[in-house]
Amino acid sequence: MLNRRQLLGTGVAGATLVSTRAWSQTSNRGLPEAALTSESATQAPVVPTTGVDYNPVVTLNGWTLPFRMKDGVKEFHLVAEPVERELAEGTTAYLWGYNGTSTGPTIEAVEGDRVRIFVTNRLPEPTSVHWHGQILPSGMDGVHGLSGPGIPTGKTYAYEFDLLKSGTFMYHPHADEMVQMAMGMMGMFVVHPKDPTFRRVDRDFLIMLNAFDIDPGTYVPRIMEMTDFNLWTWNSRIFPGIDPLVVSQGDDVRVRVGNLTMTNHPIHMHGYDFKVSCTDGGWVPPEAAWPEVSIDIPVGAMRAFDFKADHLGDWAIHCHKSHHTMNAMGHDIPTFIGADKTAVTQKIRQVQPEYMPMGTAGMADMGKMEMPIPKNTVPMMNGWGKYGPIEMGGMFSVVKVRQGIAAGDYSDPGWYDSPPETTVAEWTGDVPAPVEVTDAATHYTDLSKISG
Ligand SMILES: [Cu+2]
Repeated sequence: MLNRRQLLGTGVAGATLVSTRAWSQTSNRGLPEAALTSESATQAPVVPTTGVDYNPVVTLNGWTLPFRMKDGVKEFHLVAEPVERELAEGTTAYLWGYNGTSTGPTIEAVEGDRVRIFVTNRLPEPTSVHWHGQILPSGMDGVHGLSGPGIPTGKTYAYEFDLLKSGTFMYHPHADEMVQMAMGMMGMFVVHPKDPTFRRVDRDFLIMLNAFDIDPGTYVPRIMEMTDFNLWTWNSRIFPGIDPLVVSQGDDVRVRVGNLTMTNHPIHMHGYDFKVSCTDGGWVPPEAAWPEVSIDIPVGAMRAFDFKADHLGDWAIHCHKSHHTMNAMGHDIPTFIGADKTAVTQKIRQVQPEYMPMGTAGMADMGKMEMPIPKNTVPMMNGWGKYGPIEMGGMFSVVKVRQGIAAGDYSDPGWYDSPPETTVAEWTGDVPAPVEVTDAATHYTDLSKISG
């Protein structure tokens, strides 16, 4: 993992990012260097060293854009450009993004800051950036042709505005939007409260929901797809390529989820109930927050929820649309449950000796199969846990709550050791034969009917 200092100090930053021409045109105006990375692991949060204290956010499988102070203004430099993103081990996509990654780096600042965000366009067509949810002058709103001109290829434009309120916002193009967003251009924008104690938490995670339609064996998303996506991603990653949310027992935790896909996603977390604390419109007053275990994230919206990490364990967190927790390859398969494929298997094996019949007892076989698959894809269900295949893909990760994890440590603690007496186990007593129940209300009042 790279921290901010490493990013700025190793020459990773900026070296090849801006074309010589764009650089020389803008450097005399003092353009800040553009940091970039091609990393897909979660990077360490950027702890503030000056100004208002805040607990920085952690972007799962993402990173935070460095800034510099110039004459009291926080300056950032985004570069819109083609990127290669590893979605999970074995699958890479050719996307468009910012500063080397899709999704783009998280922008993080403080309520009351004035920000100047330089945007360099290295795409083959004009772009713009809309600052979703921010209250700002109309001319900075980034709608191509409406609020201002687009940014032509090779040019750098500057957006500048005051951050009037704290909260969770997003950024994305408002220019050839269907193409540019389908290609992966989006990021999150967190504004911390001016008062460091306001709604403060110990761990603050960011997830951007996005989706792609990339056929197995290919690399570029089908940008005309409206609904039938085959890769459901968090920060342009699919499980098992999504890092866990590592939490110390007793922490106050916030998870902020933005949705820039074409459909809603009910995000469900196991082991806890939580309270909705923030939307992209602002903070939900504590007395108005109601408990949930799943929260629907509408299209073009952000929802944050908070919980106290009391319960130790490995807790699944995932989209509850079951097709969104599987990867490509599974979408056009007929249902074979209950079918006898013996005869047809014999016939197919005459021409294709390696043929394996799948799906007659459900699709769980897919979770452990290791048969050859096309290049540049992953099985539809994947990932191994302590006890076997997890049989998930897509929008899925694990909240790992452990004792005594140091503040700021997000490294994977491995699988949870459930105490044996609290782990599901095989029943080894008698299993009574089924009995037809005619009077359920009194059935078990006769204890002699319960055996074992
Ligand atoms: Cu979903």
